[in-house]
This record gives sequence, C-alpha cells and structure tokens, in this order.
Amino acid sequence: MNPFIESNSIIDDGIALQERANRDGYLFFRDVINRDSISEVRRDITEILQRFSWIQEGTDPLEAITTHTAVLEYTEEFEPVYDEIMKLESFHSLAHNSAIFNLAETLLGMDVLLHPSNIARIIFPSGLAHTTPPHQDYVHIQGTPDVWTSWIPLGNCPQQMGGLSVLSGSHKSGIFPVTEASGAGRLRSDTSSINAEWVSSSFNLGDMLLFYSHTVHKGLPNLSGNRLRISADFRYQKASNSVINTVLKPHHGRLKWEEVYAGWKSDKYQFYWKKFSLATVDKVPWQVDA
Ligand SMILES: O=C(O)CCC(=O)C(=O)O
Repeated sequence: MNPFIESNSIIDDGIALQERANRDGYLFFRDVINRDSISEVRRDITEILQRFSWIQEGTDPLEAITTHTAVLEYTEEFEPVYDEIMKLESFHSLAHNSAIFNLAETLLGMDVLLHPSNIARIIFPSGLAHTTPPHQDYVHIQGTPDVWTSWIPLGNCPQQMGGLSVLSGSHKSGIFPVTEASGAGRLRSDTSSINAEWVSSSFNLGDMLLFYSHTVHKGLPNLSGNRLRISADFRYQKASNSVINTVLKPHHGRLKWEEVYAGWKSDKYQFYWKKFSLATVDKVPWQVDA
C-alpha cells in the first residue's frame, strides 16, 4: 500500500491545504499534535484498562499488552469501561488542541464547532473480524457533509498494529451503497464502482490524519499479536451548518454531560458548544442494501 502524502511542508499555506484536501479528501501530518497531551490521554486510558484487567497483569500499562479476548463495542463488558474513558478530562481536552483547530479553520472557516461526542477506539489484536469496515462518516453523522474527522493514534501505531487507511479521492463520487458489516459503524461501503487507491502509513506519536465526511476509510487489521490499538477520532464542522442531535451527547449516549464532568478540574471545555445557536436535526435511518 502506498503511504499517505505528508502535508507538513504546506501546513502554513491555507490555499495549498485546501487544494490538496479537495484533491485527495484527506490531509496527513507528522508530529503535529503535542505529544505530552497525547501521552497523558494514553496514560489515563491504559490506567482504566489495567483496572478492568484488559491489560496483562505485571506489564507496563503504557505498552497496552493484552491477552484478554476481544471485547466488542456496545457489549455489556465494553460499556462500563467506555463510560470511564468518556469521563476523562484529558481525552476531551485533546480534541481542543490548537493545531487541529487551526487546520479545521483553514478548511471550514472561523466558526468551527467540535462535535462534543468525541470517540475513543480500543481495538483488540484478537478481534480481526471486527476491524472497521470501509465507510463514509457522512452516513453516520449526517447533518452536513462539511465535516472533517481528525484521527489520532494515542501512541505509536505501526501499520501492523492496525492504523487507518483512506481511499484517496473517494470523496468525489457521492455516497456509496452500504451493506451491514461488523466493526465500528457496522456498515460497509461498496466502492467497486470507482477506481481509487487505498493509502496508509505507520503513525508515530503526534501524527494526525484529517479526512472529509465523504472520504471512504477503513481500519487496518491489528496484527500485533498482543497489543491494543488505542486511538481517538474527533469531528469538526461549521457551527452555522446543521448538526445531528446525537453528536451533542457523550458517545454511546449512556452518560449525561454532568456525569462526564463530575471529576474535572477545569470548566474551560464544559458545555462549550452552548455559545453557538445550533440548528439541530434528527438522524435518519440509512438505506442498507440486502
Ligand atoms: O479507528 C477506527 O478503526 C475507526 C475510525 C473511523 O472510522 C473514523 O474515525 O471515522
């Protein structure tokens, strides 16, 4: 698989970034997010995973070594762990990182709304059948197509550990038909009608992939044998565009924001979206092919 095109050399050139984003549907940057902020989130998440015995006893939690059978999103075993992750101040604060916001403003304009529903992924090495299928985020987040997703591994993520891959240029072909699948989102886009190239690179701590809501992307299988792939995805749109209700709630919709915020030290990032008068819409069920 060919690597991502790196965009560090044009990071300060708004026009060049917009042109490349329009051409490829994604932008990839090396070492663009403050590493200490990411490491803090990794420490907080792995501490939770250790407490729930998802991490192998006697190992350094930061290594995220596991022999636990794969725990799948939305299962009874997954949810209490995810609730704890959802309460992390460090995790939600990372989404406000100024480097991401600057890039989002370049792509969207000044009134950038971060979807409060920040997402964490814990991908087990033994759950290969549940690798994230090819999909377009628009199918899931609707509201407006003008949404950019920031995907950040919370630690080094060599390709063997299962990073993310994008189908370069696939954002130009509209919305593809979907069928049911396993893995995040549970819907698979059928891209057989286009001739486009899958690209991906190994990620190092601090690297970030940004992609458009119509850009087809997929997880790569976690072939590490015994390491959890831990990552975050955050979404940005114009506050003046419509937004679906579900992305204004904590991801999975189980907790209230008051429960999320209960242990936070600062109120800086609490209910920040209330400063906008948002036009909210309901999510519509997506037409799935048999
Ligand atoms: O991390 C993954 O496997 C899925 C991420 C994803 O599909 C997204 O950020 O939209």
